[in-house]
Amino acid sequence: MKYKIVVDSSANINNVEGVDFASVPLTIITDEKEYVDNSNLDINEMVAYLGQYEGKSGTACPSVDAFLQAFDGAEAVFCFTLTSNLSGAYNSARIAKEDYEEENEGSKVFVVDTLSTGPEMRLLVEKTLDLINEGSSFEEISEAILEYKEKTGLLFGLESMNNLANNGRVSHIVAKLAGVLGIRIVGRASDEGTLELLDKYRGEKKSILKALEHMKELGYVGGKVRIDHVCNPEIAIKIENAIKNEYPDADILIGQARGLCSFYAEQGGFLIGFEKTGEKISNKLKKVVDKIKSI
Ligand code: X90
Repeated sequence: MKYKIVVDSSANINNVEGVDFASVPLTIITDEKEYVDNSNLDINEMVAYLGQYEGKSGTACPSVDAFLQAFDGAEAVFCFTLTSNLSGAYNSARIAKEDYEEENEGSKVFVVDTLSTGPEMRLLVEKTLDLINEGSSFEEISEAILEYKEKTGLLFGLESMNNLANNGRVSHIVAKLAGVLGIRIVGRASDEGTLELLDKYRGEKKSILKALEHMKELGYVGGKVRIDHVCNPEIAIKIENAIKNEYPDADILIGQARGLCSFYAEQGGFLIGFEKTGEKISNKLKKVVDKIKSI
């Protein structure tokens, strides 16, 4: 089978070696400009422009047609979208799947609502590529992706949540916490694919150490980590060093957030995708332990 991997541009991936690949761009829109989140986008220019722009800004998810174009020519597609709880990208991809399979007899499209974004999507893509290279069947790969998805997580650290709040992705009350100079919000993608705040910290050093602590609480035990930053490679390197300090063999890669994640995570923000032990089990365990303690 001729496989293709398709993501939306929130995955922060421009290309994948060794397989047919396409990234379907979201769009960042202000009253003056429109940025298409493809490989030509100048992220530094966009972030600098948004930093001084005071008007309205927002984003638009890809159309059904855009996904159809990305699927074109493939016999079997694995398609990953950002969380359906914050974007219509998943919906577009689902409809495109129905149309594509109907128009192209024998073709198969597996659409995954990642309930996340950025570097957690990258982990899923890397896993898919491994499975394709191992020669697994479409069904086997689909099943394995869903299993692996339970064993990956996403943490974020943000200095500002203005764009998230102005576009209705978090409440203004929550966003205010991040508005104070020097305060960084650390949170995670919840099981429902929404932003869940875990803590707020003053100072970068603390937020890095706490991010690692939260990763461990969520089940990180030294597996893969993918870090995407918004024009802040220094913080990504510091996070990498903190992790390597405790887990010298950890497989860590650093990347740059593309347009969509840069718009919402804003200047200085970071996203950490990581492998973990089954979080649901550890939550369950935690409840049991709490119960025992309360007896
Ligand atoms: O459809 C659209 O216009 C796109 C809307 C995207 C909204 C949220 C994107 C968040 C990007 C911010 C921190 C990580 C949040 C993780 C939550 C699952 C990055």
